[in-house]
Amino acid sequence: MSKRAVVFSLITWIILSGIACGAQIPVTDCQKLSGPGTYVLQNDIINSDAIVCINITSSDVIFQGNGHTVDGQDKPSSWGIFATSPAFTNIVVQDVIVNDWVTGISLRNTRDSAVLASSATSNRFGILPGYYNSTITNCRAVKNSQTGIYAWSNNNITIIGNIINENQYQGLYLGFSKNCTVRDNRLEGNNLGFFIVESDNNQIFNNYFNNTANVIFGTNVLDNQWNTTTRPGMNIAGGPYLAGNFWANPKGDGFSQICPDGNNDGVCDSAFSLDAKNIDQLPLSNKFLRPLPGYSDIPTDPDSDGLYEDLNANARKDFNDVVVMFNQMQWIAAHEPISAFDFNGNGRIDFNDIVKLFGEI
Ligand SMILES: [Ca+2]
Ligand SMILES: [Ca+2]
Ligand SMILES: [Ca+2]
Ligand SMILES: [Ca+2]
Repeated sequence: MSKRAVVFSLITWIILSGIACGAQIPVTDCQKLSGPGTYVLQNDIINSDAIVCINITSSDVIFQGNGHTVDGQDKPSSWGIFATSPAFTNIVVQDVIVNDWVTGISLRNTRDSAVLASSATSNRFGILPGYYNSTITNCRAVKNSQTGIYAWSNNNITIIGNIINENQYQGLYLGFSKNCTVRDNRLEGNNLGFFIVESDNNQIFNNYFNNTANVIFGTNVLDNQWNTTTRPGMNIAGGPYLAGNFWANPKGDGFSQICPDGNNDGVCDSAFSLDAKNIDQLPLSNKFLRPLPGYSDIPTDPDSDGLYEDLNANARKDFNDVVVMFNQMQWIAAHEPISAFDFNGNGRIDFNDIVKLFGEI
């Protein structure tokens, strides 16, 4: 090899290893991402008249939006970010805002792909996940004119920690899909929260539903699991256990908003049946005990009568509990289950509860 050829090979090797080590390719306008690499959006793209703005035509692509916007003109059959072929794997779209397309972000032709920390607003369809082993995590799919997150014929996908609000048809659509996990999402103010069509064996828990209609099934209703086994951990309603879902409605009389919760642990006393094959065995309640301001443990009930005399959580009744009750009366009325501190049993927190508690010390 000539000296020149050696130098050339060396330079080529340095360039290629640079790409392998994650060299970043700047993106400033709509374009094809036609080879593996990390593409980084440098600026907002506003009012683009493209049909497909960010057109991913390769596997092993990371598109990093850097918090910038990819904005279109609501043109028919348009995509903000689209991966074109079902052969593609390992695609990540992250930290991008996508507005005014028919479809905001679609990775439905891909597998082993992810949409992370991105936002889709004012599209017809917000975000479509990859068809297998893919995820949509910590995204916002809000105020789209049809569907926030649309999953059709998907297996083994996870939809976790998303805000899916105020979409005009459905917040979340799951059709012909199996073995998916839908958890830790907020679905509020959609015309319909969650539309499930011909989908089974999906695990759906720790979601916060607050829509006029929360769940509707297609004609053929199949089995799904709507809770996990109870385990410690802050749930989506702020309570101390992971279990099922929180079922609210805008009127304030959703199952989770009115269910009895005898032991104040944030899990309703009875199951919530959506359908014979779809039962949330452990729906969440909002009537759980919280630590009082300045304390880290929840009050206890030393004599097991259902009243929580031990407000300072030192496991016994003492004078300091009365002091805490006196200082925190309004906070208790606003934040705690009333029945736990209604020592005189008149249905509200009042001064006589303090007197009654003092009498027990
Ligand atoms: Ca309970
Ligand atoms: Ca007690
Ligand atoms: Ca105490
Ligand atoms: Ca009272």
